Amino acid sequence: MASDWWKSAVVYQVYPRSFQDSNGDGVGDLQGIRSRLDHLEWLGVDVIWLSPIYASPQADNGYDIADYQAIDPTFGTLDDFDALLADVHARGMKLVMDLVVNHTSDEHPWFLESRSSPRSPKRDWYWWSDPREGFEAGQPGAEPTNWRSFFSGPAWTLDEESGQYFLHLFHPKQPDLNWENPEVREAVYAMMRWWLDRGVDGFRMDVINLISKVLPLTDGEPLPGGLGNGFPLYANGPRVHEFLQEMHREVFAGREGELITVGETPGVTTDHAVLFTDPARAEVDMVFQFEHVDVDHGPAGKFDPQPLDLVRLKAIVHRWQEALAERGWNSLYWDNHDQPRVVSRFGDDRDHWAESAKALAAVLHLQRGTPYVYQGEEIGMTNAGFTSIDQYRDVEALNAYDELRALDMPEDRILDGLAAMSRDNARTPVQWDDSPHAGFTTGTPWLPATANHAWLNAAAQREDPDSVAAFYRELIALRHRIQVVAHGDFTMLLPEDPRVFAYRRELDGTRLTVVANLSGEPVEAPVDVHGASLILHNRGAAATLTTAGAGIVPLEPWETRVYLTD
Ligand code: ISL
Repeated sequence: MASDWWKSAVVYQVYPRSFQDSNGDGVGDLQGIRSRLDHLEWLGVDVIWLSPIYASPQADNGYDIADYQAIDPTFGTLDDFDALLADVHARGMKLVMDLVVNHTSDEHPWFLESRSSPRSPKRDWYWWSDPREGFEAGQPGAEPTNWRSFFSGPAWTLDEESGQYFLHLFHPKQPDLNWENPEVREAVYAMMRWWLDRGVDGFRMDVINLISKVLPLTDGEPLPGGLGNGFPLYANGPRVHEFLQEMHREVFAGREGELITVGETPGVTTDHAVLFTDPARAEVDMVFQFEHVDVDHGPAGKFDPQPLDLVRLKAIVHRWQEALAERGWNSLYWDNHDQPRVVSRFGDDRDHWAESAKALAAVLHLQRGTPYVYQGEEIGMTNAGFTSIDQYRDVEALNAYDELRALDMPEDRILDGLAAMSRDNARTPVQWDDSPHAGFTTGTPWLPATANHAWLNAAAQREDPDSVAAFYRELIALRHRIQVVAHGDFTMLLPEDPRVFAYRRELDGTRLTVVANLSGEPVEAPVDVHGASLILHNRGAAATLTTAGAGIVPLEPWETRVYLTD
């Protein structure tokens, strides 16, 4: 196996809570995942990434970990895990764990010990600080810095016992670990080795570029509402590369070729990404960047979405493709458990559901980089369509609602923003079939299945050669079959065209041309595909597979064509 095998691999993300329930408690579990491996094998994916399954109070659906070496009883046991891992391997796939080590749960024994006393040997495993000078503990504004947490409100919470504050960039139940402390780093590396020794094939590293903070901790630029933006003071911080190189030496050395590692890195620039992913630097294989999924955020942030500006989106893709052309590697994704469903967001889930889902898939999967498919994306699952605040479960959405209300945003606008952007959109149960609760559970699902599962489901699509799922399967097979998909150069075509997304890939005389109409209007795309054969098309097998000639590719709404020249 080549050491960069993951360049021609496709990763499938499982969010266990919403994938498949096996015991009727309404929450997905490990036995449920085992029972659905057929689907993943049918799809042809190479790697499965599991969102967190560790023991957790579930304040952030498992991204708050209380024991890194135990499985949460909701999901099963370590024996269930070993059985799942063995099944995945037996089917020729790999399994990647989520590594959440910027923070733990406040119920992790490390934090309990740290909190127990200012003199605890683990006190400086986390970030503890006295109130701001001149302030009493608990007084408004007494937080050591003005940072806003990702989930609204201050990033510091007071511990009444000691009168000190602890830092949490996310939920108060997710205190940040202090990576400056070598004991913390050693404990994390030991835990990672334990999982690798158990047989797992790598890690997706949660917010790994937030682990090094600029010292001393200071205030960020003021934000509306009184808090400040600490982001530049903890993202891509001064020691982040040093820490990742140390992790690589301590954990991955000698096992590199078999593993896949991906850093989740909000706010990462192309320059940083090259540093994170240049193989010569031995940090991670690839990172998740956010520019293309932040493209529709508005002046009031993510819950103030703006219509897609396709030219801007293409410019972002183009820049990332170029920046990592020589050194480093891209991850490619539209969806994950934090993002709304792409067919509802950038596609048209009303009038051109299947075509737009396929068009977006093709445009993503044929770029240079490793594609990630988020559960349900491969069947074109849509946003949840919630209309009232009590339908939401995600702490980010619930807190944002309160925050935006306090800033006087009208309620209907807030609810529109949540309906478009909330993370719960990605977390409704996978739609396996048309039975009650979409075949996800025999009990009451923790989040209801979307009503369109009556017609939008995996069972129906696996029977249908023209389905969205069949199209994803073809794209995945194409990456495995034709070298140019994984390894070819990338050239953007028609960068200024507001409707067409077109590009070319080239390798040793083989040329792949992707031409997609990402609009509801017919267009004529000035792309020369002279002498090329049409190898993939999103308008059904019945459509004519012509060989185009005259330097114009005519495209119906959302029509997408992929041509190959040998
Ligand atoms: O979804 C987001 C808010 O809009 C992102 O900012 C997200 O919080 C960020 O990408 C980090 O995400 C990861 O870490 C979080 C966890 O809630 C997310 O689910 C995880 O993907 C804290 O562990």
